[in-house]
Amino acid sequence: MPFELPSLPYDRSALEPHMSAQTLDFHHGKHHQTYVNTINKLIEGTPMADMPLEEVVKAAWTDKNTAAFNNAAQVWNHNLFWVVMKPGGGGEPTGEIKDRITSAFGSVDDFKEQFKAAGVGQFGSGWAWLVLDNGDLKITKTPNGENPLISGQTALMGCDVWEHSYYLDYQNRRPDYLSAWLDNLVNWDAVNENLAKAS
Ligand code: MN3
Repeated sequence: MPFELPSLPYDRSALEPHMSAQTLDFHHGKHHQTYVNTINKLIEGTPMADMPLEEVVKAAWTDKNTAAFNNAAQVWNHNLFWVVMKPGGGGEPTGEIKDRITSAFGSVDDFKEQFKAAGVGQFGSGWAWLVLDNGDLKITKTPNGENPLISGQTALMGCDVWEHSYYLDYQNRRPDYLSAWLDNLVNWDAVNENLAKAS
């Protein structure tokens, strides 16, 4: 079965003013759709066409199949990105993840500062992540489409810091985008679900 673009779990304008409908039109409707279309074309008729997406990402990375890796990984990354946001999200974490964040990073504010620094410090395109690495909570950043799957880590949340994610709303102000993302968009319920699935 070819991979499909998942529907957004909210209306295109629901994340405004922090992420505009226009950004989602392009980011979900064009960029993510193009990654989906491209990976489907690239793997058609190959053994990868029968693999789950995570396995395609890992196999393409191992095989140094750059085109397949970039597109499969970006499909996977965006599938995660949309669900770790919600209207009226962000702010104080809830549940288990709050305790884990506090014990790993000292405080929620320290966590936010370090996550933001990871996103701002990713030179060029890439992602900032909250991951489980051998059971430990860590903040990481990766270039381009690279993601925690290829490092054997479990992604709990990922923030897209490619310019297409924020340029229409924030122009070059990536720090403002990351602050708005942490303060108003993170879906802590989804992050808690990812944590529960991982343990
Ligand atoms: Mn993107």
